[in-house]
Amino acid sequence: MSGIASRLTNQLVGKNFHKPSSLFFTRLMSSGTYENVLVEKVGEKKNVGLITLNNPKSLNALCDPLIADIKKAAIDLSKDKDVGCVVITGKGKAFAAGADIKQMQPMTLQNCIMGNFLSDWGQFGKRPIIAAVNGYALGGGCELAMMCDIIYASDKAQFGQPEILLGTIPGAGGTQRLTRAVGKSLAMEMCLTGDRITAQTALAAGLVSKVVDAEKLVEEAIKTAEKIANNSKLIVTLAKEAVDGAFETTLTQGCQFERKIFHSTFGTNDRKEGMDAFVEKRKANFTDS
Ligand code: DAK
Repeated sequence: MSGIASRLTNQLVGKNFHKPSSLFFTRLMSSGTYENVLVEKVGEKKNVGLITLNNPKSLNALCDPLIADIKKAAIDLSKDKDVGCVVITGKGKAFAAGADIKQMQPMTLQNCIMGNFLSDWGQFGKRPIIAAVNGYALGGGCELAMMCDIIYASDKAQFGQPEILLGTIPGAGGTQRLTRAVGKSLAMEMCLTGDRITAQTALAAGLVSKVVDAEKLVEEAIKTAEKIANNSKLIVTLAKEAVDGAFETTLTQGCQFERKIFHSTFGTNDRKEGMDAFVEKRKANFTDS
């Protein structure tokens, strides 16, 4: 990184914050917009959104204001025409240590049902999201990571669904997404014991796609996000929908859905541009969004 870029980076994010060595990044929105997350546009073309959960003292426990900020940031970024992919990570030693237990402690059954407690999770806009899990991803933190499209883990990350130790069960997809990701036996063991698994176990079980040295984690996630963001935004959205469809349908229906989406790509400028560029031996310039 150049001297100027490095100085600017220090001013923008503080010297304790991760500094991807070759990537220039700028603060996206005024700091007044979000109280609990840092939001930046990063990467060479600044086409990657980076959301950093920023309540390290409480291990990024997911209190209502933090959840609201994550949601708002993801939706704001997905409306930004330049941004083609989002990375979400945590500051400090946790990605997120779960829903805020102190907030939940006094709640009653009536509160939960009548207030539809925590019902608005998971609406994060259309852009693909990479969870860069830097440390603890527990309970709602593990569920938040699993709501994302790709999970990278630092070698220090730990994943768990410890709700059973609090006398409750996962409530934001932990029993469902974890089971689909790692299979019944490991998911059952984690949900019934509350035991945590390491990044390496998560990799072996298929929960994460890569384990990276802690100090390189965000940089690696941004590199992958840049690759995604440099592809056609429209076609990326369709590809994401097709993969997501695999969790909702039978194989036959899923393959039909995929074929229809494949056919529909032939109505786009970017399909034409991609194939023209291949034949003309040049780099594609995708414009559909
Ligand atoms: N909530 C509130 N505060 C938390 C927290 C949490 N989940 N996790 C940590 N903290 C706070 C600690 O209380 C402590 O605060 P102070 O005492 O300093 O004020 C500070 O963060 C540092 O934590 P520790 O001192 O405990 O740090 P250690 O390194 O010793 O231990 C730990 C780290 C992660 C092992 C430990 O903090 C821990 O076990 N934390 C709780 C993990 C947990 O049980 N998580 C699951 C929570 S239940 C739903 C959606 C989501 C959910 C439910 C429904 N719907 C959509 C319906 C989710 C539920 C959950 O996540």
